[in-house]
Amino acid sequence: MKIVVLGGDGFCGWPTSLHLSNLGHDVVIVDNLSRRNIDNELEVSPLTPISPMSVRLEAWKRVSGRDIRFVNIDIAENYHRLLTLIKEFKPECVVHFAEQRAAPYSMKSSWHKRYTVSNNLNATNNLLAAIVEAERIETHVIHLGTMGVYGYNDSGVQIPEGYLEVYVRTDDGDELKQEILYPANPGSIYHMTKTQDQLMFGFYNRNDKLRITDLHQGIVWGTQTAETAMDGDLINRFDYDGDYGTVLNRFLMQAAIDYPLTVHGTGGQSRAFIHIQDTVRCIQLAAENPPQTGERVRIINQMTEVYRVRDLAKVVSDLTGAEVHHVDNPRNEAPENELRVANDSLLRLGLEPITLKNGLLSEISDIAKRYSDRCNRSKIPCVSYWSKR
Ligand code: NAD
Ligand code: USQ
Repeated sequence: MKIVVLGGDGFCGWPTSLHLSNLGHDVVIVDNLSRRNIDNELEVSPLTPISPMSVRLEAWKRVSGRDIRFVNIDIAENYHRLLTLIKEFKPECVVHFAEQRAAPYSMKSSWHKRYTVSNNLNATNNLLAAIVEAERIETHVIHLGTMGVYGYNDSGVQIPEGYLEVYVRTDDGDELKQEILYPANPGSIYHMTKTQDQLMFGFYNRNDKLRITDLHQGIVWGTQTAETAMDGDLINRFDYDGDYGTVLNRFLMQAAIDYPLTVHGTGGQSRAFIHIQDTVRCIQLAAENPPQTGERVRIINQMTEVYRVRDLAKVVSDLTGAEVHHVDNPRNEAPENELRVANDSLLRLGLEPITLKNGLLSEISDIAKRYSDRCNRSKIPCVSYWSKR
C-alpha cells in the first residue's frame, strides 16, 4: 500500500513509519520538524539521543534494505505542497499524527494557545480539503485523536467508541433513538483541538464521502518498538520534561535518577494507557481494515489499560524503591475520577496488549537508566499553569 505518514518524525509517527515500511508498504514521511524546534524553544533534549532525519533514513535503509522518502512540509501552512504530494503519490492511506500534542505546552501562554489551535485545525482541514481537491476520496485517513475528547467526568457509563446512544422526546411525544458523538469535554486547549477535529471528520465524511478512522488514543508509554531497536540511529524519542513528558514515562525516568515521583494532587486521576509497540500495531490493524465508502467515521478507542496516577506511582515505586511526592496540581482537572472504557474494536481485530506489569522493568533499565546522564533535572517540574492563581 502507498502510505503517507504526516508527523512521521514524532514519538508515535517514527516507529509507525518503520513498522509500516517493514511490512512492505511504500511509506512517505511528511514532517516540518516543528517538534525538534520546540525542543530548542524549551531548551530541552529528549532523554534518548535521536538522530537527524537523513541519518535515521540511512540507518533504516542499512538494516531493512527499504527506502522511506521524507518531505519537509508544514501541512498547516503549505497547502499546495501537500496537495501536490497527494495528487502525485496517490496514497491509499494517510496516517495523520501532525499536530501539537502536549496539553501543558498548549496552556503556557496566549501565543501557545493560538499556535496549537491554528496548527492543529489547519493541519486537519488542509489534509481533508487536499484529498477532496485531488479527487482521492478513496484514500483512507487514519487520525490520531485522544481519549481526552470524552473528558474525565464521572458519568456512570462505560465510555463507548465515539458514539453515544441517546433517546430524545419528539414534539409528538414519541421517544426517538439516536446515536450522537459522545459529548465533547476537553480539559486543555490541545484536547479542544481534537474535539474540533471530530466535527471536521464528520462534515467531510457526510459531504465528500471521505473514509476516516479516528483513533482515540490513551497516554502512550514506552520508547522502543521492534523496528526502532534495530539500530542506534533508529532510537525513538523519550520526552521527560514538564511540558511534553507524559506521566508514566516521567515516573520511569524519575525513578531511574532518584527524583521523587511527581504525583499531581491526590493522584486520583484515572487515565487510559497504551504501549508504543501496541500503538504501531493498532495503526497497522486500522490501515488493513478501512471503513467502506459511505460508512460513517469509524471511531476506535486505542487504549489497553486504565490506571489511577497514584497507583502508577505505587507500581513504579514498588519496583524501584522510588519516593512518591504529592505536588500541587498545575492543571484544572477533577482530582478524582472513575474511568471505564470500551476497547472491543482493536481486540476484535487481533490486538494482544502489552501490559504495564510486563513491560516496565525493561523500560527502566534499557532506556531510563541507560540515558539518565542526559537528563536536565531543572526541566522536570511542570510549570505550565492552567490559570493564574
Ligand atoms: P510528537 O509531537 O512527537 O509528533 C508530532 C509530529 O508532527 C512531530 O514530529 C511534529 O514535528 C509534526 N508536526 C506538527 N505539526 C506539523 C505541521 N503543521 N506540519 C508537519 N508536521 C507537523 O507527538 P506524538 O506523541 O507522536 O503524537 C502524535 C499524535 O498522536 C498527536 O496528534 C497526538 O495528539 C496523538 N496522541 C499522542 C499520545 C501520546 O501519549 N504521545 C496519546 C494520544 C494521542
Ligand atoms: N501527571 C502527574 N504527574 C506528572 C505528569 C502528569 O500526576 O508528572 C498527571 C496529570 O495531571 C494528568 C495525568 O497525569 O492528570 C496525565 O497527564 P499526561 O501529561 O501524562 O497526559 P495528557 O496531558 O492527558 O496528554 C497525553 C498526551 C496527549 C494525549 C493524551 C491522551 O500528551 O497527546 O492526547 O495523553 S489522554 O490522556 O487519554 O487524553
